[in-house]
Parts: sequence; structure tokens; C-alpha cells
Amino acid sequence: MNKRVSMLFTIAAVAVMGATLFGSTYTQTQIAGQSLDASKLDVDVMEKIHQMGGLELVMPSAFAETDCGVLENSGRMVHDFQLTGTSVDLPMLGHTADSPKMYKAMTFSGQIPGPTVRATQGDVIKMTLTIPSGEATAHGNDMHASQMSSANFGAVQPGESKTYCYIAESAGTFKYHCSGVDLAAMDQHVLSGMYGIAIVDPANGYKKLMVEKTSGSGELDRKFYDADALEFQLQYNQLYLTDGGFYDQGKMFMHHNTHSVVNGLPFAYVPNGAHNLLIKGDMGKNIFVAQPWNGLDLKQYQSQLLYVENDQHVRIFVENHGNEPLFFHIVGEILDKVTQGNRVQSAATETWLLGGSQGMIVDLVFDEPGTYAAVNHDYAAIYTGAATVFVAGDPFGLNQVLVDGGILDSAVPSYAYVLGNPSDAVPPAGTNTIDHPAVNVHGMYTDERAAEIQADGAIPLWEAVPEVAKQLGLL
Ligand SMILES: [Cu+2]
Repeated sequence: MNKRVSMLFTIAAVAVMGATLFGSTYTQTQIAGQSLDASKLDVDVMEKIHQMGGLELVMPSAFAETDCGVLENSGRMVHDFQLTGTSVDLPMLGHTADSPKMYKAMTFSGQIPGPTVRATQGDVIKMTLTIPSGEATAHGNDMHASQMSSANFGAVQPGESKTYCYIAESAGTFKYHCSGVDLAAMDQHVLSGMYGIAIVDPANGYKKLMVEKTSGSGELDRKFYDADALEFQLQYNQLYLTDGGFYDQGKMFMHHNTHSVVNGLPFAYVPNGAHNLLIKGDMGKNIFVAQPWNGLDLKQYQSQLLYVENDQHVRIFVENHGNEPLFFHIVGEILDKVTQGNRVQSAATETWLLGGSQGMIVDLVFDEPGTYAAVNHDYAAIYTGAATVFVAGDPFGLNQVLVDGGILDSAVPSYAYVLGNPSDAVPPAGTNTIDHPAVNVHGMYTDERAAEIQADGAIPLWEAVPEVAKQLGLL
């Protein structure tokens, strides 16, 4: 019997079994009402089931091909997504180069969040997780973009490697996360850093963005932006730590987080000393309420800002990996479009709620030059780290300073042309991506991982900024 026939037969059989087992008038009435009447079938279903030797349980895997050998030769684009599971010490809030303060982190490939894989709907993702032989524990990887038996997400032991393949059938932003040691300690592994996203672009690309404005005469003036956008990724989570930097499960059960992190760091994207210097002429004069990652000597951990142009289509891939709701809001802006499951969920909305393990795509245009803080509009989250500053256009008048100082030949539409955008907030390019003018090395990376990102072309601002400041006569 082929699988399709088998499935149809199974549905019929289950319905009939229901009628037989619960053969009351109540059940009979309901079944009759659904146009499936066993007495009118031209086969003796119960006899057929008996001949088969019982009901055949047909699992969804019958419809989703997951065999790597088959999928790699299926003609579909295959993304070879290689991850390494490693435990490392990484800096926590209050860390300085002179006075290190570290916590026990767990990572995919030496970074938090793990690398982003970007595919198009219908592509094959071939995921290989390798656990080095020296690693203290086993790890697994559960990819929410897949539809396959959870047996694939089982533990990979130190010294071993495991691969699975699946077709990314649904478009959107999807979490992946360590599944612990066959679920044991999964909370510790995820909340210590083992999470990331898969971005699956729609098969036919993204749609244009429509923004409504009113004209002076009171009529609606619809403005359409091309589907191509400047893209960012923002991944939310919490850290539950003891003072010594160990995972504190008691705090997790009480939902008493130590920090709210965005892409692995609390206050990852707020101004730093270099911005103080450029804008206020003084490295020590803070321009934001909290600037905990200030010094150039923090290298990849120094906080950075996100730069966009005015009147530019911006697309943000957002995922909530954490234990707390995310009330995603951008102070001073309206979310022009919110998409989940490749369906527009909302337009022109102030805040959108993501529960745990939910993702979305936010499209918007920053209308005016200025600074805009993307927050989790839960006050406990804002003040423990979920504040992310976008700078649109040239709100500080730095173009003139940079042109006068010989850094720029002419004015630029955003500071990204000078400082770049932080590497951990920039996803791999996809179907409708506008390239960032430059990218700087920033993120919860091990030094080895930071060196790789630098080798890929990202600017080490801890080297570039002193040169610029000297040329401007600020240092
Ligand atoms: Cu793990």
C-alpha cells in the first residue's frame, strides 16, 4: 500500500474505531453529522484492519524527506551548517580588561548567539554538530525550522559528530537551541548561550513595504519601499547567574534574571567612550544612562550602536529565546509591519508581543534623524539590559566634523559608512538584502572567533577609532 492511500485509510479507520469503541448514541450522532457513516462504506473497515494486522501509525516523517543522501542529490540548494559545541568563559556585566569578571558560558562555535544560517524556503539545511573530545558535556541541537523526528536532536557525545538534513519548508525567523544531554540540563545550556536562529526567506522573496502618511489635505499618502532592506538580527534572552558566574537554576525557576541580553550581551548596543568623545569631546562624559561596556580595551565586547539611514527600508529579524515575554517596542517609532509565518500580523503598531521561542520580522522606516531605543517594554528587562539604540541619519551633525577633519570626502547618509554596524547584529545576506556599508567586530565572541570575524573583513574599532580621533585632533 502506498503511503498516501495508507494515510487516508488510517484516517477512516480511526474514525470508525471511534464509532465502534464509543458506540453510544452520542458518538454516533456526532460521526453521522460529519458525513462519515461506517454503515454506508462499501468495505468492511474492521475486517480490513484485522487483515492488516492492526492500525498502521503513520508519522509526519512519511511526508517530510529527511534523508541526507536523498536531499543532497535532490537538486535543492543545500546549506552546509556546521556547529561546534564548546563551554568557555566569557565576560559578564562589570567586566573590564583590568578586572576580568567572567561567567561559565556554553556556545555554538565560540559565539553567543550561535551563527545564523540563512536559507530560502525549499532549501535543504544540512546541520552538523561536532563536540570536541575535550568538552565537558554532551550537547544537541533542536532546530525549530525543521519538521522531523525529535530523535534527531539527541545528545552528541564529546569526540563525536552528528548530521541531520531537512527541507526548510516554512519561511520566517526560527530559533535553534541546545537540547541539553537528551533534555537533561537543557535550561542551563540554552540560558548559558547555546541558541541561535535560522532565517528562511520566502520562496518568492519579500514584499514591498507600504507606509501610510497623511498629506496636508487630509488624504492618505501611501509610500511604497522596495522589498530590499538593510537588515539586522536581535535575539533576546536572560542570564541567571550566581555572583561567581555560574548558572543559577533557582533564580531561573523564580524568573529572577540577572541580566536581559540582546545578542548575548546586556546593553550590547548603547553608546561608548568613543561616541562620548565624538559627540561631547570627552571620553568620560556619558551620553546614555547606562554605558557599561565602555573602554576600547574591551575590544569586541565594547558596546556599539546600530546605524540606519532615514527613509530607508529596515528589516529586523527578532527572536525571543528567553523565559520572559518580549514586548518589542522602538521608542519614537512605529513598527510599520510585523510578519510571522510569512503572514503579515500587524501594521503600524506600537509594540508587538513575543512569548518564549517566538520569532518575527519587523519592517520599518526611521523617518527623522535621531536616536531610537528598541526595548523590551518590560521595565525589569529595560533596566537589566534590553535597551538597543538605533541612530538614524546624522542627528549629531558629525558629517561636517568628519568632512572638515578629512575623514570623509562628502556627507554620508548614516554613521555606518564611518564606523560600520556591529557584526553580531548583521545577519548573512539573503534574498532582499541591502549590504551594510561596513561591519565592525562586535559580539559575545571568544578571541579566536573575533579574529575570524576580523579576518572576514569586519573593522576592529578598538584600532580604528584612536586613528580617527587623532586625525580629528580629539586625542
Ligand atoms: Cu548544550
